[in-house]
Amino acid sequence: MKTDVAIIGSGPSGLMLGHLLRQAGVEAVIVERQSKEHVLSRIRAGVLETVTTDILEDLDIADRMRAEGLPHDGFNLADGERLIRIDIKALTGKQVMVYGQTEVTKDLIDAAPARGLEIIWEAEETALHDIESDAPYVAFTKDGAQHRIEARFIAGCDGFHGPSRKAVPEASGRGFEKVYPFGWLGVLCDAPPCDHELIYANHENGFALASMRSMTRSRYYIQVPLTEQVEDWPDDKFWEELCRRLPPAAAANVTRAPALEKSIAPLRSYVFEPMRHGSLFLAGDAAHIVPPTGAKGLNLAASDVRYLSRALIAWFKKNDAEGLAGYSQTALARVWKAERFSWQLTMLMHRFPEDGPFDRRIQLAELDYIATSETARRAIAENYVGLPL
Ligand code: FAS
Ligand code: PHB
Repeated sequence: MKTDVAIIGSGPSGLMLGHLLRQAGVEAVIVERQSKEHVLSRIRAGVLETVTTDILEDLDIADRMRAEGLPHDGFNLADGERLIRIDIKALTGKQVMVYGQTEVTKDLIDAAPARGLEIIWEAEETALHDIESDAPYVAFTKDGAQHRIEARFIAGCDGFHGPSRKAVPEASGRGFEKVYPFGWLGVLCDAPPCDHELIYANHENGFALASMRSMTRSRYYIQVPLTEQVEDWPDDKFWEELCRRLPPAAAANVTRAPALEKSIAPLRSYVFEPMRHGSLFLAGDAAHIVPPTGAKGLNLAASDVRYLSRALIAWFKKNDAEGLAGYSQTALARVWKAERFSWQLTMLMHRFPEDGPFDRRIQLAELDYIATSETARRAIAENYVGLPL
């Protein structure tokens, strides 16, 4: 099989990139390890910046998001008792869209066949070859047969655990990592959210987040030590702890319903530099990971894809290599600012095992500063809605 761009991974990065390339008449094929059902079953991000919604709008794959998504004008930080509203609409003129990554992925997958975007599901042993040449290829096994896709470029959209980043020779790249000493225990349930906007809470016991997928489906998280297992958290215990950590008025509005999904995700900050090696380009979680506190993961994938698709289209359509040459530097400049914001909000809103009373007072002072300074709230708002591309 021959194509212009072989894309590894059918998550948001691979799907958005594939669609943008096909829309411009550039050939692309996606190779995905999992089944379509598995990919569609994942519960991940919930908040979309305009960088992501604009891609869906430009692809004309936004009808369901417009019909079912929830545009939000603000979100809240809580310091135990008090709700501190960050009015992102008034402070930045922008909104965010609450529409689950699961739905984004479904919309992009459903639109693929009609737009000539081939997705090869359940590909095994995917390997990248000759990435330092002008004729790289992706080899994989499917239904017991060996296959290869020859391409001019390979886009590594295969997430943190995929093979693409690992294909870069050790001497040619470097990772920067910070691992946090806790995870997020997440619960999805069919119950109305406790508030019409998101609430990020910093409580003595730890962080909590009240989010949603619709006005009838809620998504909640609490910070837990990395030693915890999902089995340690029956529903009742989760609801008790969540309601302990949310401000009383919000806790009183929590509807306790059976967990449809319950999982623990570890938190880390990670960036790999550079995001290009020869004919291989990395995008999304393959290149960087953020703690979900700033709702940046999916949206950073979107900005990488926006930069990379423009550069690839310029190369194929105008023989212009400037965008590709500048991709890594351009993408990393935005990645690192999102990493900073996600780290800042994680440090502000979580309890760290090594923290003492002084650290707790500093957190409360910073929250009090945010509550009393429009400048501080504007800084948070402009990062939360997403810095300009
Ligand atoms: P993904 O990891 O989504 O997609 C990579 C794809 O590559 C997958 O489909 C995988 O199966 C495939 N792949 C891997 N290895 C392969 C191989 N060898 N061959 C072929 N295919 C291969 N972000 C937020 O903003 N908010 C959140 O609340 C949030 N929660 C998260 C919870 C969890 C458990 C995880 C893991 C991430 C969460 N994220 C969250 C971040 C998440 O949304 C990512 O940023 C987003 O999925 C990035 O999209 P991709 O770069 O496409 O990577
Ligand atoms: C979610 O709804 O899953 C969600 C929302 C905002 C975040 C993280 C997760 O910052």
